[in-house]
Amino acid sequence: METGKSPRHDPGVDLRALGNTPQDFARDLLSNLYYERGTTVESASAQDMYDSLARTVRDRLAERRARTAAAHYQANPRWLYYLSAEYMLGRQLEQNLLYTGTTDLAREAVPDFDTTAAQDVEPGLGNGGLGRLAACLLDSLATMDLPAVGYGIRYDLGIFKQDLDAGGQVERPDDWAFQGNPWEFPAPDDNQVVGFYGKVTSVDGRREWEPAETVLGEPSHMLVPGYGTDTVNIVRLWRARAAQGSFDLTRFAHGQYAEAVADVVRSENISKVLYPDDSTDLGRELRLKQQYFLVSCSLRDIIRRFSFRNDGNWDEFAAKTTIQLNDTHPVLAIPELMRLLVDEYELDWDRAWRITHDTFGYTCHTLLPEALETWPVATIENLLPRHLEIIYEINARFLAEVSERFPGDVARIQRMSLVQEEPERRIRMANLAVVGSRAVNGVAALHSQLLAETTLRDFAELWPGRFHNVTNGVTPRRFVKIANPALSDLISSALGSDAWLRDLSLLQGLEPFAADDAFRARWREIKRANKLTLGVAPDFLTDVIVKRFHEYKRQLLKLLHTITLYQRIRAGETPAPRTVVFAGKAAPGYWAVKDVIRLINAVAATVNNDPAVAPYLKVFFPANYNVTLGQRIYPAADLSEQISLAGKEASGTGNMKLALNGAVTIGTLDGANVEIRDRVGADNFFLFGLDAAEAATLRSSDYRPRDYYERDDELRAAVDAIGDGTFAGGDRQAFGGVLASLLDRDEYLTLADFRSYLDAQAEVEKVWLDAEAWTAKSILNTARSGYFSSDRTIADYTRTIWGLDPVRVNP
Ligand code: NTF
Repeated sequence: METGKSPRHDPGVDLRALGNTPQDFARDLLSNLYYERGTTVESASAQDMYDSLARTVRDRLAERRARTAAAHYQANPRWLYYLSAEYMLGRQLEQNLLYTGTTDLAREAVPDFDTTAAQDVEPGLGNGGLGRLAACLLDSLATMDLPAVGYGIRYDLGIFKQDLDAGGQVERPDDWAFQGNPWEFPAPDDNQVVGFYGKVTSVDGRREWEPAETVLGEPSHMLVPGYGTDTVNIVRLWRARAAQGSFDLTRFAHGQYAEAVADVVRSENISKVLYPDDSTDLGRELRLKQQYFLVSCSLRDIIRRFSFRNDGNWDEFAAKTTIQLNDTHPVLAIPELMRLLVDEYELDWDRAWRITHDTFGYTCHTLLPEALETWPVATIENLLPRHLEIIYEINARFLAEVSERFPGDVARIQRMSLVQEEPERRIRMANLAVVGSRAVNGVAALHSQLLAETTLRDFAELWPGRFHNVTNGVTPRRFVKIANPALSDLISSALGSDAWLRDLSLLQGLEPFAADDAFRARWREIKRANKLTLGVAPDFLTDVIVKRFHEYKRQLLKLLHTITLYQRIRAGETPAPRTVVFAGKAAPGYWAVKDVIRLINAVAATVNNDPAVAPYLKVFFPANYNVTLGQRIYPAADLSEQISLAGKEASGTGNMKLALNGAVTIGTLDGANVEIRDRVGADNFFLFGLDAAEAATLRSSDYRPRDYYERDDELRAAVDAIGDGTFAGGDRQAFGGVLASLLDRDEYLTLADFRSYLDAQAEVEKVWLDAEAWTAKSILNTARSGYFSSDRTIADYTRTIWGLDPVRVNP
């Protein structure tokens, strides 16, 4: 129950009056055009039509939502609350048409359906894998009838739009809701007040925080429907608003227009923009404000919801509430819950700590030390003075426990402390997360193992039972059914039903079809058609590397291979034709990889303009990789590049989307690649490169990339081409930075893995030339990837960490 109002339906109204005949649908569409947009079919713009269609579809979910809320209120279940600073929800229209079974009705009712559907804007409220994973998990939670709410921030500006200008990335604002967002329900009654700054005083022996600044958090929610079930959950997004009356009329009257709105602007800035960098520790106060804003609003909302049925019964809180922290961004929830319980609800510390600790779970999504957030003590002290006191108290008690277990082990205590002392005092958010949670998990088997052995080793030694693995997954509804309708139809007809969409392990039933000539031919036809839709050559091998740009992901290794192919063709070789597809965004300040983007496009220009090369090689870099573009690329891919340096990629989820669409992986033993290979079989996976242990050893030894460069003629030729102006109209300086980073440091061992990678690519080519053999591998990749459904991920979380029970919604 969301509103606290009575869940009973108005007795005179049948909420299911929204029928699903063509007449019902057309009438509702018209009525939305008339009454919501104030227009008519004849004069409707594409936006009018889109908005009316969206509302027509949304209303069919709203009725299910009402029944879901009633069922939840009745059951008073244990809830999962998913706290995430990022969600990459993807386009809503196609999904909600599918989930309401109204796709055909809409195509019939809307005069120009494709133009209308093209108005749908993807809410890009995340950077990459972490945000898309959050959206997949929400989809599976609803599909599995689990009571859950996602909490996040409603950024005005989502992840920037990427343009390519002279081959370089240019960032443009993504004003995603500029035309309104018909999928969203504002709930201004559920406003929360959030404090910042100020001072802490003692009143009757209790600490009291008096914030110096307050901001309103105004929620709205979007519906999260389950597939093939009536459950509709929500994701609640907070937007910052200035308190009423913040506009300074006096200043305005004196012509001080900017000053008049200064307070409003300062407050509303908090939810203005998503930070487009998920890979470094960004020391910006505004980002910390965002984090606290999310946490403070969400916790109060969670307590409000708890109070409907369990008011004041704090001993029930952790039994009814489990809160999952999506990485460290929402970890301030731990001291905030302590503050609420101790300062506002006046529980004693030990009881409050038990409740807090039993409530939280923490998922870590990285291994990179630079991505583990820390915040300067001085920043927290200024912004959240009471929280700093609480963090110190948690730390004091925690370190006492450590010294008792490991007496005299000063180094250990320094490593585990929530406070880093050098070079500047900072709070280590990952340590705080582990100490304040009852369960910690990594996102793939290898990642969880490495976390326990390296990044969080001291903690895993102290509390081995607290550490878990939950391998990521992706939703087959969006990434197979919606993205690849032709393949989905083929799968359903082969399996005799579409039950696989709710139980992806059923894909196993496709295995025998790998040996069926007619099926393989049909499988290939669909791949060809999907390539045409993407705009790449249908008979070329489509070789894709699509993901955020980061040095550890080694787009540069793919590029070196591409340059080598180009040079071989120039030298008269005739390799199997391929299109190399690169797509992805770079953090705006991450110059090392922005140079790589520029270089890729320079190579693309050279390759694509060379008629001698055209029959064999093309390089394609579509701009602005996002969920929508991904949905077009995955179905067209033959080869999935997962070539990060082993031990660096926590999991990867693009690897799963591609395998499910029949792409064969070439990859290192990194992240979830390890599990993909285990499942699809070593014969159906092109493995290369150092493993995590070898990579760690080489990195810690005296690694000399120049030795590899000097020893390998093809490698040298490819690297030299970067430096001699081949791709820069003779300018030898253009890519000097890339060259130097490769030859002098090569932090991610690109040169060390180059030859092994090329050998694996030779194997790829050999298999590709045997179309039947390749297709069999492609089919087996799909057939054996059912494990990578996010439904399985949710089942794992439910079993090992959350302990949730489904609540069925009455028809
Ligand atoms: C990402 N982490 C990892 O880099 C991916 O390997 C993983 O698949 C996804 O999370 C989802 O688990 C992040 O985005 C972050 F923010 F932690 F760096």
